[in-house]
Formats: sequence, C-alpha cells, structure tokens
Amino acid sequence: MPSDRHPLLNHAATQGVTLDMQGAVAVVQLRRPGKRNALNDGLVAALRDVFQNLPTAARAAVVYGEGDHFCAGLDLSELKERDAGEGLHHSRSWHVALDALQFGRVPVVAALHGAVVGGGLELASACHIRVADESAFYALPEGSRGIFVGGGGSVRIPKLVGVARMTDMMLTGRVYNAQDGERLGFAQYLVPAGQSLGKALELATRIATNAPLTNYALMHALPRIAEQPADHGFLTEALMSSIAQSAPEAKDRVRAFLEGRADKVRRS
Ligand code: 1HE
Repeated sequence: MPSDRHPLLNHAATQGVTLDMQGAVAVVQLRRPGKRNALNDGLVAALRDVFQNLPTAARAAVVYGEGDHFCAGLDLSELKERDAGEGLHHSRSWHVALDALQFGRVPVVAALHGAVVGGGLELASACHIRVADESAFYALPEGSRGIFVGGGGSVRIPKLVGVARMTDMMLTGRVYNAQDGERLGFAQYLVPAGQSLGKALELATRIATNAPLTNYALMHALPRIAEQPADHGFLTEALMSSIAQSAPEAKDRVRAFLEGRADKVRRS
C-alpha cells in the first residue's frame, strides 16, 4: 500500500469503489456488480473521495466497472422517498463528485463495456477519454423513468454528441450500440469485447508520461477556453501556453527533439 494513501480511500473501498496503483496510473473500479454498478449515495461519495485524494504518485487514472456492465446509472431504489429539496442536494452531490473527477489532478480514461446508461453515461462523460468495447451500449432511460438527468449530463453529454441527439435519446428511449457510439462521439476508441480495460491502461500509461503542466492545461484550460468568447479564449490560451513552456520539463523535451533524442511524429 503506498505510504501516501489517504484514509478516505480505505473507506471508499467499503462503499464499492477501490483504487489500485499500476505504476503511475490510478486504477479505480466500481465494485457493485450485483446491482450492475448502480450508483447509490455511498458510491457517489466514494468516487468524490477517491478523486479528491488520489495518491501523489498518480499521473493518470482509469475508471472501469466490475462484472458485465460499466454502470446502470442512479440506484433507483434510493429515489422513491426523496422530496424536491433532497433531490436538489442529491443532484449537487453528483456534480461535486464528477467535478472532482473531471477537474482533478490527473486525466481520467473510462474503460466502457455493457450498459453505459443514465448516470453511468454521466460518469463516463466526465472522463477525459472513453474507450469502449463492442459490448457497450448507451442510453438515457431517465426519460422513461419520469425523471431528468441530475449528474451533470445535460451539460456534458451534449458536448459529446449534441443537444438534438440527447433530446432524442431521452424522448424516445433510443439506445446506441458500440459501433454507432464511437462514430457519434460517445467514445473516442472502440476495441474488441473484453479489451477496453487493457486499451484504457495503455492510453493512461502513455498520458502519465506527458509533462504535468500539459495535462493540466488540457484538463483545466481547454474546456474553459471552449466556453469563453474568442477574445477571452485567446488570452487564456496565451497565459496557459506561456506557463507551460516556461517549465524546465518543457525546455528539456524541446531540447531532446532538437538534438535528435526524441520521437518524431509518424504517420498512423
Ligand atoms: C438496479 C439498477 C438501477 C440494475 N438501480 N437497481 N438506470 C436505469 O434505468 C437502468 C436500469 N437497469 C437496467 O436497465 C438493467 O439492469 C441493465 C441493462 C443495466 C442490466 O441488465 P441485466 O439483465 O444484466 O441486470 P438486471 O437483472 O436488470 O439487474 C440486476 C440487479 O441490479 C437487479 O436487482 P435484483 O435485486 O433483482 O438482483 C436490478 O434491480 C438491479 N439494478 N440497475 C437499482 N439503476 C444523477 S441522476 C441519474 C439518473 C439515472 O441514472 S436514471 C437511469 C437509471
């Protein structure tokens, strides 16, 4: 066990979220397969705690689900007794947890398989990269359950696939398969069944070798620049790029290329 492990990570494990380090990659697993990794309050709080307290050695992370499905979304058994005020705070608690993931210290790669539905799709959409295997399918059953997304999905999912497609999914119960999901932007990578975790680990291991300030800029500056008016965006970009290039690591990497010690970009 790493010496900098936060006690909350041990508590998270009792709530169904475990964290293991594989080199510089934090591997986060949802472990509630009997309920298809449906997210109850304990699990959402555990996700928040894990991403707020990643070991300092982590330079990238992977999230995946145990069993046949990534995540069945909100645990519907917790919904029935909630009044409007409690529902508001419940939704905000998801926002805090998924913000901790999206705007934390390291880029997060989701390894998707089986159901990626409802709050499961909201969780996946908070990750920086999504790798799906051929068993993955995407849906927003909230529409059929008489509710609305509450885990940030109305903000994040249209950024992946557009407002029109999300509206259609919620109005009609439309389900997208893995092939269509990759074509439309739910996932950036599609791999054979059973290989999403391996591919996600491979990508995260590569991401972990980037300069930390480059990863920080991509996680924290890029999405905010996308929300800014162009003239604000250009200024934010200039500030971020000047900070990134001033780091000693950037100087070393550029020097390595100029001295023929770094990889060239090659055709894929
Ligand atoms: C659950 C949940 C859940 C499964 N809450 N218990 N999400 C949904 O509307 C999706 C609901 N789930 C499903 O459509 C299916 O379960 C799956 C397609 C994901 C998987 O099917 P399958 O055949 O592998 O499993 P199953 O037999 O349906 O479920 C196994 C058990 O998990 C069963 O409980 P059991 O005690 O009878 O064994 C299910 O009741 C339970 N289970 N999914 C509670 N979601 C922040 S707002 C977000 C809003 C939403 O996410 S709404 C969408 C909720």
